[in-house]
Amino acid sequence: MKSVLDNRPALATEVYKVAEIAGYLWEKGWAERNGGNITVNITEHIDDEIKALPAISEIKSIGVTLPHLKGCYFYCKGTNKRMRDLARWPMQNGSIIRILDDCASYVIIADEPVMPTSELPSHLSVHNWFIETGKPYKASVHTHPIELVAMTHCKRFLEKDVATNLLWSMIPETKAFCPRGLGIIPYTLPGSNELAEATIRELDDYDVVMWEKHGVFAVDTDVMAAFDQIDVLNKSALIYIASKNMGFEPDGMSQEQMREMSKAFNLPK
Ligand code: 2HA
Ligand code: ZN
Repeated sequence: MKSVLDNRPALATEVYKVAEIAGYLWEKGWAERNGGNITVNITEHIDDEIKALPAISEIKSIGVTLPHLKGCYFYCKGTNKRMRDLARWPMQNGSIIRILDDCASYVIIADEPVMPTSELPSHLSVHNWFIETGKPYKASVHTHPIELVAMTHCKRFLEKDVATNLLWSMIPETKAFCPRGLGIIPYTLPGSNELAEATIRELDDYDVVMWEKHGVFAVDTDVMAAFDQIDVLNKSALIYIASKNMGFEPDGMSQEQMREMSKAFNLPK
């Protein structure tokens, strides 16, 4: 079957990165049923021929007006689609959308009329904010990492930076590779504009934010890097749990050792 990815290696690379990560999310048990979503700003890979492609869907409202997204293109996981299916068939379980000139609506342009993710307002609001603030970020990943979500069922871990400091102290890599830590957003209805607004506020200070009792939302320059930040955080949660299962509270690295890390790696916090 013909695809918009044919003879477009740069665009295909971005979409196949999403497929690779979707496979990891499924294998990790973080993507039950249709859980999670991924959105990538692919505007830089869009040529004149793609710009001329007609819409293959009706005009759909985003639900918010996002002035910086005028004429942008995104690859989005499809709503109700499974990560495990997207891993094998990214263009049947996701689609490319074009934001229209009113900045409040979009159309699907390729390959098939697969409706994008239910979390579209959160994802697109965040991408609008990246452009507005000049951030180099292009990818947003929402997933349900088991151990990190479990931690949000404990009030102590919802206090500012309690979970971040604990997770950083489990193994040096976590602070090095998730240097801004884990932001926390109190429980908010999935897919709502309130959740989108709260997410943007929290992304000012963090690259990964936790939606209480739901999942994480991570951003980075590409989908691999966003996934890596979630992966190191969840690795720390697993070390914490393994220690508890061995019958002790882990000591964690000392504050002095963490400061030494920050200096050696030139970390922001
Ligand atoms: O798209 O995870 O939060 C499925 C979800 C919604
Ligand atoms: Zn979710």
